[in-house]
Amino acid sequence: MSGKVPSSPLIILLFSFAAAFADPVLLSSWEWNGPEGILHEFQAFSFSRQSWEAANRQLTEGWHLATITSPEEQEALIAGLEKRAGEFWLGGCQSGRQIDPENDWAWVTGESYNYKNWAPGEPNDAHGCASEQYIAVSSSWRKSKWLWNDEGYLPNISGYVAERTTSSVPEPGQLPLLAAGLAATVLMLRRKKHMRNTETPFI
Ligand SMILES: [Ca+2]
Ligand SMILES: [Ca+2]
Repeated sequence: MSGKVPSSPLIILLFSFAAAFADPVLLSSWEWNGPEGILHEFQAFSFSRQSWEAANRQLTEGWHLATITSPEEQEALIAGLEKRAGEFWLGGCQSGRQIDPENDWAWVTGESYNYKNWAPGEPNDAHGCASEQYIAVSSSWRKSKWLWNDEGYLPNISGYVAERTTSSVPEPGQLPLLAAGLAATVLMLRRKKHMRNTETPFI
């Protein structure tokens, strides 16, 4: 069977139209237990040829495009994408129209941009000044080793990776309540013990 790509302008137009209105499709979900008791949930979606902004608009409450801030989190990302190929948006962007492709990268969550895992030669604004303002993770360099690329050319995009974090450590505001509950339990147990000790023995 031929793998020839249709070249008719009408068919190309129909394909583009269908892609523009396609909903994202969930490909896989996975979790990573990060430091400080933080659980990171990830979901990879197919959302072909769609912009970084369009991917952001698909996110539901509590989710953001994935932010990769340590080698361990990068490993968790690779593990989740292991059986896939393509290029997926992450939650990093460059503010303004940066002339230098290296400057002013930031994560959507405000987490620090100290850890980087750019592919060799990236970020590079491959299509001219300020042409690639968003971070994507790509299998192009080696399928099993997902590296980052600054991207802006939508035909390269396969989808996006979303992330949500939840803490198993109590919030500071919950601590007084927990302490009060614990104190009440201890008091009740002591009281029961005292009552047992002072009961009149059955004669
Ligand atoms: Ca993250
Ligand atoms: Ca690039």
